[in-house]
Amino acid sequence: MPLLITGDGGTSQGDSYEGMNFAGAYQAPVLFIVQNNGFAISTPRVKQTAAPTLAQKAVAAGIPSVQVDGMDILACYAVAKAARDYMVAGNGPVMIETLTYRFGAHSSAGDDPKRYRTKEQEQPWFEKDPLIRLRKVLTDKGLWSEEEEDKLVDEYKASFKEAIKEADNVPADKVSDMLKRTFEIPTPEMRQEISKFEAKESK
Ligand SMILES: Cc1ncc(C[n+]2csc(CCOP(=O)(O)OP(=O)(O)O)c2C)c(N)n1
Repeated sequence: MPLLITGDGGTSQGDSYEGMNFAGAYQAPVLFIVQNNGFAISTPRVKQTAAPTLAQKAVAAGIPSVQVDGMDILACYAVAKAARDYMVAGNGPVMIETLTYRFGAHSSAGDDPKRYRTKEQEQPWFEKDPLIRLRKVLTDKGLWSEEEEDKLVDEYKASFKEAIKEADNVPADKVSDMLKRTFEIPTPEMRQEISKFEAKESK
């Protein structure tokens, strides 16, 4: 079952429309998931499209779609399961738009969310943190406790430490070796690059 996950920004690309149109026309069993976290890189969702929802773009392609609270893990599970059952039964593609939020910057390279949103706008979303909500549900149902969480966190911290130690012990890769692995048959430009780096590395 093909699964296609994109962000809100991705749905502004022409390829998205073509993909949905194709899947709808051929009734391909594709699950489209649009993780609408609000800002592409830095463009607020309302400036990306005049469509009131992203889910309705699928409706235009003849694909049933649904919006779900993307900060509610159990709701996402329920909707994804229903979509899968629907597709496995041979009903064609489905789209799910998850309404969620990007807590941090788009990437560590040059994006600063302060340019396009305020602390006040962020706050209500932080209160919907899906991990905190799920913890509350599980704790209320007696399926999770602080002690279990502390134990799990300690276990993870120890395994991270171990993994970092292991990674630190792996000898540093040479740029020339990385380039040699890129293509089975290097292009002439790549061969020049490889020789350039081999010369540098042998100094
Ligand atoms: C065709 C194309 N144009 C522009 C970019 C630059 N780019 C990389 S990520 C991104 C934003 C993607 O936003 P979204 O689909 O909402 O994904 P998310 O931010 O949630 O990862 C852009 C514009 C690209 N990778 N490809």
